[in-house]
Amino acid sequence: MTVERIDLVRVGLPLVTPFRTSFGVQTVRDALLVHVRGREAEGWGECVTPASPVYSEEYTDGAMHVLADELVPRLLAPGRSVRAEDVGLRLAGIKGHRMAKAALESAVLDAQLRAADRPLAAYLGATRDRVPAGVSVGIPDGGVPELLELVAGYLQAGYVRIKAKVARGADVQPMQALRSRFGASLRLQVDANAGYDPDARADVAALDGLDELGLVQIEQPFGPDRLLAHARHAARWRTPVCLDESVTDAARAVEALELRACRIVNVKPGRVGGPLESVRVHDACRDRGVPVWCGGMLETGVGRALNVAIAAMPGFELPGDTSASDRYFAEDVTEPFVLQDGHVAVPQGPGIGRTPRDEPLKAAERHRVDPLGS
Ligand code: NPQ
Ligand code: MG
Repeated sequence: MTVERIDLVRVGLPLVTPFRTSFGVQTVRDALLVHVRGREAEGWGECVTPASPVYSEEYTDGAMHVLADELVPRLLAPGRSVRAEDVGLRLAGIKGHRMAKAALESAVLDAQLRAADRPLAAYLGATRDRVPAGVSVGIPDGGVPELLELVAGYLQAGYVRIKAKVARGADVQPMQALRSRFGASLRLQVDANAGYDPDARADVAALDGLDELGLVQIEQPFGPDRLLAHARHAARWRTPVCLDESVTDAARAVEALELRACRIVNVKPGRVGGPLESVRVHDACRDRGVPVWCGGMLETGVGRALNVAIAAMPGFELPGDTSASDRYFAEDVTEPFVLQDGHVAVPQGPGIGRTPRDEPLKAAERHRVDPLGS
């Protein structure tokens, strides 16, 4: 792929309902898209950073800066072409900034696959043409009554699994209420987004209470660097621990598994630095018989298309946070993903199989980055 121009396209999309986690509340998705125009084809990638560094160290203004001033200039020597398979190595001199790198690798891969008229799912070795859809439910301001109504609505829509966000003071009681209302057969899991302290008695007591509720998994109870603390408590719990924030690449996934810090791995292409590292995380887990599932970062159709293709690989044995577009947005930037019988269809077109429409990007800010310096 000979890249001629790269644009960073930033657009605010209102969320249909505010989304609260242990790290704060979001009402608008401040989305950042990377648009690569190559000689042979165009490609799109999404930088999944939140507006503020509340999930990990990355945030959108920082990603814009590192993309424009560090990553794009390293991607291309003037006049040379680039393959998606080389992007990781070309960007390796820059430490961290995995979500920004992932967006660039995704966009180059999309362009490359469009040029070859090949769908991303086929490139990834996907074995499914649709993926089961779970949904991530924030902590509602209206407390337990609102949580019960939200979950009832998602089950009515067909979601096959509920993931509830939990935080100190909003954990055992609301999850018990979900069990009472929907019964033992509800596929229910929780995500703490690193909100608990493994050495605080009250926090451990709450997590021990969650362990009694027959959950599918408990996701990231402790800080990203606390692998040993995860292992220590995971050994006592019957509920499998899943790691999200801790798993920054395939090597870290292997460390977490060898330490028995988790039994399930959440794969997010942004968090691990791109679609190709996601395949390596998948492969490492598959080799060890460990199930993975695809997380989400409130993606528009661009990032969602990548996630859905990733979730179609064979090791994705658990339903992901690969919800329909209308879980988050009244109007997506692409043709929306829809729920059919609790599943989302894997795009079949070339590349990611979705392209942003002009209309939703009318209000977007565009920043041109010229990789050739011309
Ligand atoms: C998770 N996602 O699994 C994340 C957390 C998360 C769907 O639960 C803006 C950008 C807001 C990214 C809120 C889901 C976000 C965000 C939550 C990611 O941990
Ligand atoms: Mg998570």
